[in-house]
Amino acid sequence: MVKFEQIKGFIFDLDGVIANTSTYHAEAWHQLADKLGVTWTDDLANQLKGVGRMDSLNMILEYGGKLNDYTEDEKIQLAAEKNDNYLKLLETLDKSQILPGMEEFIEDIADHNYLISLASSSKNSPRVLEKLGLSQYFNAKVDPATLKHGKPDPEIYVRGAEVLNLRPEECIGLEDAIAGVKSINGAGETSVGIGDANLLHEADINFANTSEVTLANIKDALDSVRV
Ligand code: B16
Ligand code: MG
Repeated sequence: MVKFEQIKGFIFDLDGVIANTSTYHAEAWHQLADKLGVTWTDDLANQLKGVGRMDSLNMILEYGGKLNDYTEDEKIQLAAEKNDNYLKLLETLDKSQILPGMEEFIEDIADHNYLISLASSSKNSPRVLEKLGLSQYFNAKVDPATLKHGKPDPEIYVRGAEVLNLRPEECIGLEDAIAGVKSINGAGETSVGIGDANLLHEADINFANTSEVTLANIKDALDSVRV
């Protein structure tokens, strides 16, 4: 485990870490699953967290035993339909959807001169960050459209460190999703899992919710692991 003093940057997931938009993604997929006749479950919702748009659609179709029922063109249409559902839900998005303590945490790390990047799978993430009034804190954002592989592949978190000109071991990644924690770990960074610790048991550090995410708590967690 790295020492807290080695850390120079933080790489953020967006949906479910900075904003509660993961519930909007889930609702938008749920609407589509209902239309396709695929039963929506909590298990499916957890598997989809952090996973990109087309991969999510394929997982839903596979879950419902319908993977071979649609052509590629039809799937592109279905994914666009989910995005339309999501964009409608985003219309009312504002600062009140920032998860508890996250604006304060981001301000605090910026004040302490840590570098900050975004590693969201969402093509809508620049728009969401703007609406939340948080875009100016980010030194760099990974464009998910430029990636070959989605989470859980490490690529997005590898890039999250590269865009800050930092080495992986100098970075902490923050995630609410199983796929995201795997991606951080695969990139050789320190992973913070936010949410159910049983689900996110592969994370180096676990916090039950975003209000626990502070520099002091991260330092304590890293120091205690070393003892
Ligand atoms: P879009 P994150 C992920 O964002 C969401 O968790 C996931 O539910 C969504 O399917 C994915 O982005 C793609 O989003 O359809 O807007 O491109 O958690 O990586 O910030
Ligand atoms: Mg997420």
